[in-house]
Amino acid sequence: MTHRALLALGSNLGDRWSHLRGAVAALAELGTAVETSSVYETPPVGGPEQGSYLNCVVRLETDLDARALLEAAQRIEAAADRQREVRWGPRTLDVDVLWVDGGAVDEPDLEVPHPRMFERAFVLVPLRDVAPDLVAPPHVAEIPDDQGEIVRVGELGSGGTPASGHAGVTGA
Ligand code: A4P
Ligand code: MG
Repeated sequence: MTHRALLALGSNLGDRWSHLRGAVAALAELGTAVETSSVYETPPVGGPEQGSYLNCVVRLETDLDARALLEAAQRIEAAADRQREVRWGPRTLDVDVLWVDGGAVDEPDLEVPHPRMFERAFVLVPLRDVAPDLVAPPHVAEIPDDQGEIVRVGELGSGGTPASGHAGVTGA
C-alpha cells in the first residue's frame, strides 16, 4: 500500500544547504512523487543558544510505514554525522517523521503524528507548501506568528541546487 508521508528536515550546523540537499536525495530513493517545500531560515525554538536553522518539509509517496521511515530517517541523520548531545541542541541534520496517512503510532521511540508539529511555525510554514490541507482546521487554526521571522531563502530543486537566495518574507 502506498502511503502519503511527510517528513521535516532541519539543519543548523555546518553546510546547512548541503545537509538538506543530501537528505532530500536520500528520501527520494524511498518512494515516488516526491515534493519538497521551499527552504526557510528560522530562529531556533527551545534548547541552548544556537544558530538559525534551515527547515523544509518533504512529501513522499512510499510503501514504507512509519517505523521503516524512522529507521531510514536515522540512517540519513547518521550519514550527515549527526551527534546527539543536548535535546533540542544544534544539529547537522534532523529528520522527523511528521505524518503518515493520518495514522497514529504511540511508542516510546516513535510518535506519529509528530507531537509538536502543529505548534511550530518552522514546521507549519514549509508544510503548507506541500500539504496545505494539514495546515487548516481541524489540525491548526492558524500558524503561530510569535516564533520569530520565517524567511523563504530558496528552493531545493530535484537537482538540489539552491535557487535564488533571500527572496521575501513569509510566515504570516
Ligand atoms: N522520535 C519519536 N517520534 C519521532 C518522530 N515522529 N520522528 C524519537 C522522528 N523521531 C521521533 O529525537 C529524539 C528521539 O525522538 C529519537 O530517538 C526518536 O526515536 P532526536 O532527533 O534525537 O532529538 P531532538 O530532535 O533534539 O528531539 P525532538 O524532541 O525530536 O526535538 P524536536 O521537537 O524535533 O525539536 N528550531 C528550529 N527553528 N528548527 C528546527 O528544526 N528543531 C528542534 C528539535 C528544536 N528547535 C528547532 C528545530
Ligand atoms: Mg528529531
